[in-house]
Parts: sequence; structure tokens; C-alpha cells
Amino acid sequence: MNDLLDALRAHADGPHVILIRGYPDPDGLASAWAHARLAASVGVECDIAHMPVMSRVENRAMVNLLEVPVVRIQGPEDLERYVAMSLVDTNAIELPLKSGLPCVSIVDHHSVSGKLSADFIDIRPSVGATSTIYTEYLRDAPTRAFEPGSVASRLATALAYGIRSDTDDLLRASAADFHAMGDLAEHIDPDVLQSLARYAIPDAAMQILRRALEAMKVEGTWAFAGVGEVRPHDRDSIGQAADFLLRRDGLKTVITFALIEDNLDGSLRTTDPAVDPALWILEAFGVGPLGRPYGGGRRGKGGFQIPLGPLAACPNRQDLWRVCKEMIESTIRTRIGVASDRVEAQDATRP
Ligand SMILES: [Mn+2]
Repeated sequence: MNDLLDALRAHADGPHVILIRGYPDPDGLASAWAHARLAASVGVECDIAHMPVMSRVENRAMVNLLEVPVVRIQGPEDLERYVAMSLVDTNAIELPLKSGLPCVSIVDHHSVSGKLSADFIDIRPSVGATSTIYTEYLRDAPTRAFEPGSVASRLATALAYGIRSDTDDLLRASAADFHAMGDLAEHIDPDVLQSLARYAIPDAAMQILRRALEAMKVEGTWAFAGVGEVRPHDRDSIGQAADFLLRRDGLKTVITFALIEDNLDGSLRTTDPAVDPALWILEAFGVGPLGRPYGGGRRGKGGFQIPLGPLAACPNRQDLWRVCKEMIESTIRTRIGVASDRVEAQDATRP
């Protein structure tokens, strides 16, 4: 903890950037805010930065709660105004590492995916959320971060929500996560927490859910649903639809997919221990031109994005979608071992 403050002090000659990978989720945002508070206590100013467009509604609600600006990084030039960076809730970000900015700290709960270099590294794959680790830092910090006051209360609420959302509503929480929740409990604002948890679902997300329910095709314990064209900022609705469909009785694995601008985007959700999402996606779609798979995942969850390249120029979006849908459905059926033609499939099982 003091090592983190020392590492921050060693780069106190200008503003820092706190980087969150991918779509910032409540855990990443709360941790970044906690990091910014700790940095402020030693006189270092921070911005929170993310790379793609912010998507999930609950995340936008969370951003409104923060006192720290969240900026979008589009290229290395956007990092020029900072003297150092820190990674929270991730330990791998390729672009900023190329920027030459010194990395002050990496605090994360994901397993390590590459070589790490930072003044301070705390990676604990056994805890459920990075917010748990930052709660410990704040508790042990010399400046009392949780002194009564509205900022402290909002920060505690954000951290509690971060822990809650990364542990499936505490169903997968570790002892450390519960301990952190205990430390946060007396500072949490229940009204704010409730407003974060019961965020209003936008009409577009409901429509995507309806389309997913209508399009769902079931094969044994598998189901898949192509929802058609989706706007980039509704991207998370695809995963949320998969989460919902997975709750249907008898299903173990669900894939939802959509056409988003020039890509075919999909989400995989599974409760089947035999299905490794990252491996499944790699084996189903292979690797892209740069030798990297089209997606990845962790236990139970995965996502993929297949660029359509020049095909995206097809002026008839309906035809383009039909081709994409048939490709995905036939790939899934081949992978799970059912014939594309259902009549044939039934014949084949007859004695
Ligand atoms: Mn996390």
C-alpha cells in the first residue's frame, strides 16, 4: 500500500492517466476512482481513460457518479499530456505500452497474460474484484479516505457496486470480497446503490432482447440468436440478451450475435464446464489475418468480433446480414455436431 503511494510520488511531476481496458465496467471505474483518490492524497492528478465508446447503461450511470473525468483515448497522441500511467482491472494494454509512458502501477484480479513491467504490481486472481483490492488500500491509507462526507460515501458505494457486479451479485465472492464489503458497508449510500443496480433499461436494449427471443434457435442444450443490425452503443445488449436466454430451462450455452457497423459481433454465455469460451471461439472461427483469434473469454463468458472487411461495403444490408447469419448458424451447428438440415438430423438419429 505505502509502496503504491511511493511509486506515485516518484512521478509527481505531472498528470497521470489511469487506463481501463475495453468497455469500462463498474469494477474498473470504481477502482480507477479509488486510484485517483489515493494519487490525489500525494498531490498527483489523474484522468481515467478508456479506449472504445462507452456502452452499457449502468456504466454511464456509474460515470455520472464519479468526480473524475473519463476521457477517451483514440491514439498514442492522446497520451502525450501525461507523465505516467497506471493500469486498473487489467494487466495488458498494448497501445499505451508503446507510448513510452512509465507505468506506475498495475492492480488487477485477472490472471497475467503477458510480461509485466511497472513500479508497483499487485495482481490477485483469487479475489473477485479489483475494487476489493482498492478497498483494502483505502482502508490502510494514511489519509482517511472513508471519512464521513458525500465523496467518501459515493466512492464506497461505487466500490461496493464494483464488487457486486464482478462477483455475480456476491454469488462468486471470495472471503476477501466479503471482508471489503464489510469495510464499505457503513459508508454505502443505499439510495445511490439502488439507483446503480436498478438502472433504467433503454428501449433499444428491450427491442434487442425481444428480437433475440424471437430469433432463438435451440439445439439440445445450445441456443443461438441472431438479432440483426445493432448500433455500436447498444453493443452490450447482445451480451445481456445472451445472459437472459441462458436462464431458459434446459439450456447450457447461448450465443447471440449481431451486425454492428462493419463487424459481426457475438457473445457466448455458458454454464457448461466442458465449454471453454475462448477455446470454443478459436476453434469455431480460427484466427484473423494478424494471427490473433476473433475473440476471447473467461469462465462462462466470451465474445467475438469478426471484421467483414470489403464485404461490409455491400449496399444491401439485409442480404449482408442473411449471409452473416447463415455463416454463424452453420458454424455453430457444425461445431456442436448437428446437421444444418433439421430433417436430415432427425433421420440420422432414427434406428
Ligand atoms: Mn474486474
